[in-house]
Amino acid sequence: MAFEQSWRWYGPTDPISLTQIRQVGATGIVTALHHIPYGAVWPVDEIMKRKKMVEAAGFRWTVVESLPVHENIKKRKRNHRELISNYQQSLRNLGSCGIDTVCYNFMPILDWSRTDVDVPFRDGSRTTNFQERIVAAFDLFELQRPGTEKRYTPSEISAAQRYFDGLDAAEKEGLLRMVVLGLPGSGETLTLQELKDALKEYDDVGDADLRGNLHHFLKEVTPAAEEAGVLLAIHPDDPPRPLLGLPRIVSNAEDIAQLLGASPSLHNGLTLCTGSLGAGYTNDVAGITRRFADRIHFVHLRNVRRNPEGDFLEENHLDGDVDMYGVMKELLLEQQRRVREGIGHHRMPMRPDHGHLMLDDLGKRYYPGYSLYGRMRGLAELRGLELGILRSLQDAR
Ligand code: DNO
Repeated sequence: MAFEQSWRWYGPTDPISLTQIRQVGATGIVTALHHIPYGAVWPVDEIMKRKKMVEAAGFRWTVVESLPVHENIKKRKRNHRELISNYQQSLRNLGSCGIDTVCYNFMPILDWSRTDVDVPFRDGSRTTNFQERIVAAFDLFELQRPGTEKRYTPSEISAAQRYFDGLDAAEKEGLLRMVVLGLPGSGETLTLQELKDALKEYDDVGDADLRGNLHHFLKEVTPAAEEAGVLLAIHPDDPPRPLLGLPRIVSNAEDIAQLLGASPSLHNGLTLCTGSLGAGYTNDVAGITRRFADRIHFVHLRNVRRNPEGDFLEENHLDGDVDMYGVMKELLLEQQRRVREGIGHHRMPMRPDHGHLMLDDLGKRYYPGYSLYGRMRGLAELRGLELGILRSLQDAR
């Protein structure tokens, strides 16, 4: 048995159609109701409409990515109680429509972040990267909030200073755009003032508070997920460390152990994102996969080249610092265990996460990382690796 091969589709506005996706080899669609505002309940009729669309094209709606967690839940402020009950209701609605896996994240303000989403790659394709000194320069010299220097080491400050001094006036002006627009996960573009205001709201939410808020959220929503037959799968932080002074709490094995322990139910699980975790210099992704295998409900596979300073570049799926063979093998062994022990939940949907902008896609506009050919190449390579490992496991028996 192989993983369910899946593909992220942003819905009817995605430049890649479901008809095209049939040719890339995927059978599962990962999508979300992006038109529903954060915090609102996902109504059954809207869920059914999307489900029918996906099924009419010959796919299964295999995972919701994402059912977003509203900032007030992360901060545990204002109407957070009402928002949590909305979240529970959305889970029940999804479950009643037969959707059983939900991905989400708990990163404050900014989702996945890059400092450049159009980096020339050695083969002529374009990729994304993240450079710590650029974020530090923005934080120290543009945001200029009190106490910022304390969060950086002297060598980080001087690297940021050197970078900043090398910029001309226009580039300095572009820094906000580069950092905020380059933060593709933030969805909408924030002005400098809006970003400052949003950050201020987190002044009194430190690492321990954010963990407490996540654990509280899990205690509240896991029972609803169980009741609804839905598996929750938290997405790790990308990059896996604090950003602009905002705490990040799903960055390494210890964080994962804590959050899975906070609500020890199968329904409180993990999205294994090899690229996000792989960007952590000390993270052993194959080891993390082995340790938490029984709670992994969804898999994002991609690779990075990283350094100890915290910089990284998105590589080809099989090249880079993540041991893709090791990760894949652990996952396949886990799938075989689930089948053998009759545990169910053995689809283990996997998707090629991000891809380079390449070939005929060059020059076209896509949400960064979500072009056609780059992901298609990734999926093809990953499927080959999977088949090779599967057959060698069979032959070894
Ligand atoms: C980026 C994605 C993330 C992910 C969310 C899940 O490509 O992996 O934006 O969807 O963090 O909530």
